[in-house]
Amino acid sequence: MKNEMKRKMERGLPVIGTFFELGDATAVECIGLSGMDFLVIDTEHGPFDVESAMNFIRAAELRGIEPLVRIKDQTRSSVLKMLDVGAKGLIIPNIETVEQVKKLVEYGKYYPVGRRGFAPTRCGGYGFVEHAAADINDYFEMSNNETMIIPQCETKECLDNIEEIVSIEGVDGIFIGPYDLSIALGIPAQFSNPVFTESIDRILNACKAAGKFIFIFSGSVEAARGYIKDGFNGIAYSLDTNILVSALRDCVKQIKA
Ligand code: 3PY
Ligand code: MG
Repeated sequence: MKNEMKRKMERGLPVIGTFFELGDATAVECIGLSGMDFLVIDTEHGPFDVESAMNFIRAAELRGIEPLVRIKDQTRSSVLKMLDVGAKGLIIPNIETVEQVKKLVEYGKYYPVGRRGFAPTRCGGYGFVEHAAADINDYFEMSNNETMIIPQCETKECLDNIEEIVSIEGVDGIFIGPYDLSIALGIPAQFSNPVFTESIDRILNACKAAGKFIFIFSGSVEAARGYIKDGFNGIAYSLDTNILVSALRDCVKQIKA
């Protein structure tokens, strides 16, 4: 149940992960052996759903890397099931309104923060591990503390509402989707455009003022370094598929050189 990634961020250290698209438990293990802190099992753009995510989460636990899930939509069942199978955090795409985020907190945090439905599921050792067998209120408190609700800021509406969204109790942090945000701003993939960089600054400042974590996707090592320097808590660097192809291409190039 302990969330090592969260502990690290609380100590002021940045965390690094990647988007998991390869879709095999062996691939999860390999990412776990890389030194990365987390992976994001992507059920928004990836083809997976709850049962396969559960097995990827098991593999992540085996190799000591924190499993986050990007859920496919904002429904109660998507929130509930991914937390029940053991996700340590949910990244929720395409957020627009304060009301949507309040609903997500209601679905994803136990009483008294929200109204997450309870059942003795995998995340609590089916009711048999020590922390789950203890007083239910202690279990709720621990679970609310260790599992993170992280809305994505990637629409104009979310950007417009960001100060209010970060102030909602139960929101642990914000994940910036730079591609969709830049598209929403009418400047697709123009990550140096001042309209984009000013938006990033606004989200960063809102998170810092509210004491919430801030994450971003980065396809470039150099940009990732810059974000960490600016105060970002976490970077989702690239996608495992992209990293694999790039590494293999590099091997081929070097052998042929
Ligand atoms: C985006 O860039 O839109 C993302 O969601 C990153 O994963
Ligand atoms: Mg996106």
